[in-house]
Amino acid sequence: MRIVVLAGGIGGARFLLGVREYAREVGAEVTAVVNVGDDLWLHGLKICPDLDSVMYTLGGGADPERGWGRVGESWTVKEELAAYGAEPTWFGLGDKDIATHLVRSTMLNGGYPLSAVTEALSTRWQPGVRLLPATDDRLETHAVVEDDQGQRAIHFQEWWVRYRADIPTHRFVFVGADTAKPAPGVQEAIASADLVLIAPSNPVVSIAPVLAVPGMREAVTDGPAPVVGVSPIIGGAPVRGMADRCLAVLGVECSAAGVGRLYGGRAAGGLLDGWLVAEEDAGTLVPEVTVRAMPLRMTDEAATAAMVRAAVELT
Ligand code: GDP
Ligand code: FO1
Ligand code: CA
Repeated sequence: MRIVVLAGGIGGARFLLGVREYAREVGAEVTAVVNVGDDLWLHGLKICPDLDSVMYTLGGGADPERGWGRVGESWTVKEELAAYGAEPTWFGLGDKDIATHLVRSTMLNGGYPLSAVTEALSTRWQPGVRLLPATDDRLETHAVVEDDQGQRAIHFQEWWVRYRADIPTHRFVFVGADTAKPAPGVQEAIASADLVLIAPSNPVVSIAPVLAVPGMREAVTDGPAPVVGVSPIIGGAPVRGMADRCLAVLGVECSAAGVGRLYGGRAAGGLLDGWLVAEEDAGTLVPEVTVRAMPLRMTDEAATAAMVRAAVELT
C-alpha cells in the first residue's frame, strides 16, 4: 500500500507520526508532500519551518511544546544578533536549528534543489517516510494587510510571528506559485498512491499553498487514489494555532463543516472523497463527501494511527 500525505508543520508532523505507525503495522510506504510557503531567507540562511517541523518530529529531535525547532535548544546566536541590533528581532533561530539551516543553505547555494537537500538532511533524521517539498521553486505565502502605511504585502512569517495574525488582512498571495513545478517525485507518488490523506493542517496557509503549485490539485483530483481529509478544527476552534484567523480572511466559517466545504467534494469539483471530523462535530454534512466522526485529538501515536485506520476504512 502506498500513502501520500499533504502536510504543513505541527499538525502535519503529529499526524505523520500516526501514519508512520499505521504504515509499520500494515507494511505501507509513506510519502509526505510538505508546504514550503512559510519558507524564508534570513541572515543568509534558508529556513523551512514546515519541512523542519516534520523532519525533527519524525526524527525525535523536535521541541514538543513549541512544535517548531529543536528540543534542548540554546539561543546564543540569537542573543549575539540582538547585540548587533540585527533585524528582524521578532524571529529567533536556535543554535542547533542554525546548523540545519547552514547545511541546507550551503547545498542550495551550491546548486542542489530543495528536494535533494531535504533528502540529504533526512539521512541524519531517518524520518521513516519520504519527505518531499511541494516544489523546489520559490513559492512564498504573503499576506496583503492594511495598516497606517496603506495596503501592502508582507511575508507570511511577519504576519504570523510578528503580528500574530492580528492585523486587518485582505487576502493571501502565493508568490511564485504561477510558475512553480511540483518537486521531482511528487506527481509520480500521487499517481501511484492507494490513498491520499490531507493532514489536519491549516487549510489556508499550509494545504492551500501545496495545492497552489500548478498541476498539484489536478494530480490529486484526477489521480487513482481516494482522498480523505482530517479536520484540524474541533468544536468550532483550531486545536492550536491561528487557523480561525486564517479562515476569517477567506470568509470561511471556522468549523469542520466550513473546512470540509472549502476543500469540497471530489464529485462536485473539489478534493475530498472522505472527511474525518471529531466526535464533537458528529452530524457535519459536506455535499458529495462521506463524513465520519471519531476522536481526532492526536494525543499519542496509537490514537493518531487509529485516525489513519479510520481514513483507510472510509474509502
Ligand atoms: P503549522 O504549519 O505548524 O501551523 O502546522 P499545520 O498547518 O500542519 O497544523 C496546524 C493545525 O493543526 C491547526 O489548525 C490545529 O488545529 C491542528 N491540530 C493540532 N493538533 C491537532 C490535533 O490533535 N487534532 C486535530 N484534529 N488537529 C490538530
Ligand atoms: N515561531 C515563532 O512564533 N517565533 C519565532 O521566533 C519562530 C522562529 C522559528 C525558527 C525556525 C523555524 O523553523 C520556525 C520558527 N517559528 C517561530 C515557527 C514558525 O515560523 C511558524 O509557527 C510556522 O511557520 C507556522 O507554520
Ligand atoms: Ca506552516
